[in-house]
Amino acid sequence: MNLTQPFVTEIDFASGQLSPARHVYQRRLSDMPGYYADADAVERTFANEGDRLIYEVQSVVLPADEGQLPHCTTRILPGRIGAEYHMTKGHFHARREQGEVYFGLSGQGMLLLQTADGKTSVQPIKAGTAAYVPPYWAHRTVNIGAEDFVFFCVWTAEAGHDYATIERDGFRKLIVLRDGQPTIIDNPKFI
Ligand code: S6P
Ligand code: ZN
Repeated sequence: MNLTQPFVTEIDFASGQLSPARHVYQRRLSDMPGYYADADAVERTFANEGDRLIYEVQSVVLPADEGQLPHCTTRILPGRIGAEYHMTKGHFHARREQGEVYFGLSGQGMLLLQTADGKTSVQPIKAGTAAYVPPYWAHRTVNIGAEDFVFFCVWTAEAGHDYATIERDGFRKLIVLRDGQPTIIDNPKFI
């Protein structure tokens, strides 16, 4: 048995900043090839402003042993690529039977979920919302507001991550600005 010592981390709800500082990674537009539906809008964004920062993750890294509970904040910057709101890559857990809990810290977002057999769900998250990602549901978060959308997650070390399935197939639903409102539409790739 590897005994991990108890510890605390302070979280700034507005920025997702962890103290003491933990592991940080960023996802820029170039890290997400093919993820946004409007390829022309992706090209325009690169041409006009270069490699835009989409989101940043600050995580407490723990041993990969079963029973450990890694946790992190994610901050998705406000903005859109074409009509589609900024979002995370999204993934299944490599061990599909492992779930996760999200907790909203600031801003306004949507949690987009889907199962391998095509069921979909969209759940709103704002400051104070606890959202449950059940086993077997792929999950992606989307910033639908004008401010940073920041949330906290806790998952199991043994869950692992499968990005390849979503990278190849995408989600069946997109969240876009339409008629001045965030709107859930069918992904044309699936029609
Ligand atoms: C991990 C959990 C989150 C995401 C993070 C970034 O299981 O779901 O910590 O990793 O929000 O999203 P993604 O899809 O790029 O990992
Ligand atoms: Zn996850």
